Amino acid sequence: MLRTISRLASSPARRNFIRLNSTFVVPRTQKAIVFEKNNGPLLYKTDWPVPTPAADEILVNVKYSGVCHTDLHAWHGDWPLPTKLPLVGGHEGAGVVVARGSAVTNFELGDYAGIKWLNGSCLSCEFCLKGAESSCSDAILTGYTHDGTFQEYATAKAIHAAKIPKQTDLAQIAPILCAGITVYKALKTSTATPGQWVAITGAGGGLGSLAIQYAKAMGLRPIAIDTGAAKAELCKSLGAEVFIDFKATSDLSAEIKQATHGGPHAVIHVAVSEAAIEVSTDYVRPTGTIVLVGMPAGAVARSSVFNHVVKAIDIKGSYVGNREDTVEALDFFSRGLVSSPINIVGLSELASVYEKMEKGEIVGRFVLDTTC
Ligand code: 8ID
Ligand code: ZN
Repeated sequence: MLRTISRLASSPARRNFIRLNSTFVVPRTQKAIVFEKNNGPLLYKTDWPVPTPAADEILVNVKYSGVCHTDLHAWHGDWPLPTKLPLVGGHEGAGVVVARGSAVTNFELGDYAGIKWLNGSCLSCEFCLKGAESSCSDAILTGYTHDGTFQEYATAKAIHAAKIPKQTDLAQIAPILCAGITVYKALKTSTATPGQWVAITGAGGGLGSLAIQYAKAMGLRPIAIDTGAAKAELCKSLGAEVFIDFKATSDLSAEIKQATHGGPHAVIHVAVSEAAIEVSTDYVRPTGTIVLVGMPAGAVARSSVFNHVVKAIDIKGSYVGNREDTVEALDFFSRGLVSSPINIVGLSELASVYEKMEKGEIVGRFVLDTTC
């Protein structure tokens, strides 16, 4: 229960803190990266107000937050869904519960918690009832319609927040909270079965580097598609049987078909590329499944109807994961079946991380340490 907020003492220095419970002293203000308009300056604030949790929310002292390409889309405002403004982005936050609202029963103070993209949903609509919570029309989106994890303290609906076992490396687990859950769900959506080939476009980035490992752990045969020597090395070290550099090949489709003896049974698109989607309708194996995950601004998935019908292929969208997918994806991590190839930098470095991401230079995932 959220205890009555009482001042620690009346000295001016202490007025900057609030005591939310007997164990944790929470400051009134904190460090955060904020933008006031899309594409506007990424402001490093040291006096951003710490949010107060609502009755059904927990307040998490975010230790680390991954930087997802979705955060870059949010800053650009390049999707047909407006962001809240001003906005604190970020939705791969791992930290410690330091306060909870009066209705929260599933988290104790001091527990480790993960804040995901799907911050909340109604839980009673047609979609929530069948576990398609991300399709709820009342979905609350962390770092998009609700201030996110590029701050030291963030709120999340307790019912949707992820449970993280104690002793977990919080920097390592942060990318699982979006990238991991999303690719795990996408692989399930593909219906590929053990022993089958799965192509992963954008394999050297944040989602892709986890997709390779989940695919392998699920008994699938990953073929990685991305560009550059560093990404090739990473993909192979994570378990990709084949790496194809889409910029270096003269016939991507032929090369993929040859490597997989007739085309992959499934394709997971995490590349931020419309062209990658179109060519996959050619190289996917007949009766195979293409799963759309990456969302390049304004993109359209083109597929020749003749080819689509005659090859009997399936093109599906996959959007993050539900609470069950979250538990399962985190369990793969806890059992050591997947690890996050991370690079840790301070919160204040967000702009330079976005710059690298824009140029396609990120190998694996960047994670922000919220203390600096
Ligand atoms: O629920 C969802 N559907 C969901 C969840 C999370 C993220 C969707 N996403 C979306 C993001 O919004 C973004 O559009 O997935 C996309 C990828 O996110 P990311 O993995 O965080 O991005 P990244 O780390 O920048 O990796 C992208 C990789 O794609 C490669 C780049 O080289 C980079 O390694 N790539 C590109 I751009 N074009 C390519 C191409 N044509 C390509 N790889 C192969 N072929
Ligand atoms: Zn994400």
